[in-house]
Amino acid sequence: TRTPVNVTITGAAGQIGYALLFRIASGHLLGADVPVNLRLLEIPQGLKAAEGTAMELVDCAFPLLRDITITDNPNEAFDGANVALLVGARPRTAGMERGDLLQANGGIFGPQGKAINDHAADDIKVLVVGNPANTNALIAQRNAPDVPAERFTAMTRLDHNRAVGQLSAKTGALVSDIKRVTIWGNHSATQYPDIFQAEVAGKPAFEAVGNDQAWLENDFIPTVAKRGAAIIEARGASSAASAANAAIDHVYTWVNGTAEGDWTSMGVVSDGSYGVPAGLISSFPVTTKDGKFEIVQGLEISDFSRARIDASVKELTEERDAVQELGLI
Ligand code: NAX
Repeated sequence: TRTPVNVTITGAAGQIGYALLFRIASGHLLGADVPVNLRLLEIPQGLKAAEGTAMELVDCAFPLLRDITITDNPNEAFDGANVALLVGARPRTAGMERGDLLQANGGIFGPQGKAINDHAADDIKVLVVGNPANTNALIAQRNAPDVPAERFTAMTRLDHNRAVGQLSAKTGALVSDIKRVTIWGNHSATQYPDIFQAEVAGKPAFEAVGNDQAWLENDFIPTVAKRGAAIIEARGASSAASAANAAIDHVYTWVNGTAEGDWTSMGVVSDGSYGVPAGLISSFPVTTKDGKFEIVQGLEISDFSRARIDASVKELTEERDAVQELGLI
């Protein structure tokens, strides 16, 4: 039998945590034959709720779930971690300036990065979900100098899946027949969901949507980019199940690989590809194999796409400069 994989989840008592833990414990994160230990990190106020969730996990009698640890100590939570899902973050509250938001999150992701650096397993893979996800991932990564930078990623898979869902709704194609969609840039309203490389049921995606530039600009792009706000408006709460699903997809794909002829979107440390300044954590099209990813090279970028990628990367650069000025990286 295989050695259990240690999976650390921060913000485990939150609403994404609640949607995430049961799917991890039932084998959806790593595979149906991989036993897991869960390490739940919460702040002191969240510990009791995390314990309640742990009781429910026990009550599911999942065959793959071995051990559950609940703690408010990052050093303990990341001890021996093979996979870390950083979900807990400081949300923006009314009247909060961007600097305050970045400062508060620096106080979370800096120490967590250091704890990962000092205590995680050598093969640690980190996914940052908590917003601002790309810049929180950058803060964690820069506080973990001994961990290879490519082990820190930020989640844009929800945006990717949203784009696939919208393309399927528009064309009537099965989601399984939609390939090579890309999210570029920041997980924010400036993100660029790109269909110009994509294929729908064997046809170029732009052709499949009737070469409809107005739909692309006025409907598709804003619908994907502002979907989070639309969910809050409709549901009275932010997206949780779809976010948890995307986190599962992100890690599963990273570990188990992308299909031949397809790719996915991940926020990863830029190597300078496509003019994105090296070191920024920006979303790219990536293929994965044997637990490693590669940024897809050689794509032709139109002027239309270039302007949108540049706008989102500019925002990432500003966030990086702000956290640098605050001394967080
Ligand atoms: P909740 O507020 O329901 O849960 C957050 C949990 O994190 C709380 O239980 C809180 O006690 C805990 N927490 C706070 N600081 C912590 C710390 N220092 N260590 C450990 N735990 C800590 O939020 P939820 O709806 O679960 O969302 C979590 C994060 O995901 C938010 O930052 C949200 O903005 C972000 N999202 C990111 C998405 C993405 O695509 N990248 C999409 C979904 C989501 O909006």
